[in-house]
Amino acid sequence: MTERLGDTITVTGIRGRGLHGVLDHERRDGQEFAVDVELVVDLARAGRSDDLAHTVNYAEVAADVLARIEGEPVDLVETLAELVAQDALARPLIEAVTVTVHKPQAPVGVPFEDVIVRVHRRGRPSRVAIGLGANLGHPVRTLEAAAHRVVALADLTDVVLSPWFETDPVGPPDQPAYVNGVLLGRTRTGAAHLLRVLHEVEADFGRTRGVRWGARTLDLDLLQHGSPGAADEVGSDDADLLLPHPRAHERAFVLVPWAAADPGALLRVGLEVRAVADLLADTDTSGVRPLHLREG
Ligand code: PH2
Ligand code: MG
Ligand code: MG
Repeated sequence: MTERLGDTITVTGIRGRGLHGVLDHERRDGQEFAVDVELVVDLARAGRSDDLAHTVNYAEVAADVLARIEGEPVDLVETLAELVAQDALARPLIEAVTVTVHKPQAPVGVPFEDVIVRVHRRGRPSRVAIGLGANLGHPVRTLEAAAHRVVALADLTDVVLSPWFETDPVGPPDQPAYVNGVLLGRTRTGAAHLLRVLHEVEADFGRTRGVRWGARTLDLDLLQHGSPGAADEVGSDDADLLLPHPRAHERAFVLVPWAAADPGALLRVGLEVRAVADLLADTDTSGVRPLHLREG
């Protein structure tokens, strides 16, 4: 099973003159500051695609750092470190950051080598929506166990699991009815990593990838990562990471449980951000029934 591997990008010794400090002569004459930044970013996708758009451009981060060193003076090294950290976390894909500020010419008053201040900051977790479905074996038992595995492996918080619905199969008709639901939560796990977690949990429950849209013991679909229209929204047209899910907006077996779990839910459909409840109003829901009987 996957461990939480923390991929990182580090830039060290970003140097410039700044006017930061409490003393008059620091504000007047300035001195050298050097900053190291370590960014926690899921690099698996960029490593496979060789595409800069799938990672963080370290040159842009370094330029932000230099702008802070040379910019508006602040009294404390701590403040400079905090500002650098918040700049980094405002960029997409950065899950956490460690910022080290060096002030080797600080007015310390005794022989010394360096003054070093280091802060660790984590980004705000993003909202995610995951669709669950099964129509072989013991669907409800499988889905409930799978939901618990996903919560644990992806460090999901603020979890809401929809009620289960029994749904007519979409696709080949010669298969049993499905049970579907939607799992909502917040996580710092990036989209590519979360998708790997979902595939692992599918495999753990005996999922084999057979006929497209055919019967399966467990299907876990990443519907959305981040909030539509917000800075943390992940959009991807990678064949193996399509976000938002390209068919979620037209599938009653997704929309009904999603609206039940979060009546205010939003979903991007092309250039528009739509209320899931509104999409539902335009969708035929006749094949979706609340599931009252729990299996033993
Ligand atoms: N999943 C499919 C294909 N068809 N039909 C229903 N009712 N529910 C599903 O989850 C489902 C489906 C492919 O993932
Ligand atoms: Mg599916
Ligand atoms: Mg799937």
